[in-house]
Amino acid sequence: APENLAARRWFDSARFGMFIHWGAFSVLGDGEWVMNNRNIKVQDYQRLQQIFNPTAFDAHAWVSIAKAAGMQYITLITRHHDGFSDWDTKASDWKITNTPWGKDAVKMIADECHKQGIKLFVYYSLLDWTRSDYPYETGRTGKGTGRTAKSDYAHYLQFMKDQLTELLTNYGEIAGVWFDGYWDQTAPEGAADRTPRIDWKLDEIYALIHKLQPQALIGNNHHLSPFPGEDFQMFEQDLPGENKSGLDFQPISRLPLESCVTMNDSWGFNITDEHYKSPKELITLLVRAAGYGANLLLNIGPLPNGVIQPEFQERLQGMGDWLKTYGGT
Ligand code: FUL
Repeated sequence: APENLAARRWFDSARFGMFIHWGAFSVLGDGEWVMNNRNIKVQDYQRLQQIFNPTAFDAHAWVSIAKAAGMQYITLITRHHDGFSDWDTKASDWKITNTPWGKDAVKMIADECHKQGIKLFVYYSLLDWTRSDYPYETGRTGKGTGRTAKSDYAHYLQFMKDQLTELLTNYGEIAGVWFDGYWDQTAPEGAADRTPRIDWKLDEIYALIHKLQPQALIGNNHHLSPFPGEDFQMFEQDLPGENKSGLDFQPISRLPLESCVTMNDSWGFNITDEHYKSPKELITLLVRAAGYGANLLLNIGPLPNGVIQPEFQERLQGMGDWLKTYGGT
């Protein structure tokens, strides 16, 4: 959209952002795919709402850690594939304000980002493993969560629009929306025909975003090319053109680029994953991404109590120190 050209230019040289995977799934310490991977039924999984109690959560600390690392923006999971909303949505009861903790984490992070001059992107999953109106029958994942009622995409689309309207109305300026899960309705990577099995009606969703926040950038982790009309191109666990992730090869577009990468091998908190990249590897990654003209969106998966584990903090601090010495400006 022409309204977000200035934002695209900013994004094109933003270089470094923080990805945050955090929500009810963090409780189980087995990554954000745990519900799918262990075939947990919706009613069993939703007990997490009574258990998720991040009393040590500190938005000021989170945003300060990103800032001290030299990051310009945060991309926060607001609702991952398990459908749990990290804000006080009116559209669902499956949300952080119904936990014993009861606070709106998106609001707290958004306020703090605005205060500290860090831009905020909201990650939003198109795919949902808990709702029955989501077209799970044609989806590739979430088969074992016990849904039987017939899906209803028109209803689900309205739900997503209601949620996006909240996120783009009540949380100040949103720098962008980072969609994920589109691939659930396509044949797996490598298949000849990867046409989605449903019409996602992205044009309607994108029009809503342009209307509510014209400057907001749109990204979509669809693993497809050509692009249905987004503002930047993302590479998952990959640098542009390297094609090492095992996902389909993506030709590099003319859009601003972003590589999202984990610091160990997990996005959401994983209690047994100690496979951390060294500070040196991470700095090399940042420099190499910049060489490709891509931003590095480096992930943390905070603990269920709200603490960012020391292994992540130390590495981010090290990167910030390095950037202060060698990063210019
Ligand atoms: C993927 C998701 O399935 C992962 O859980 C993670 O969020 C990654 C960044 O994108 O599509």
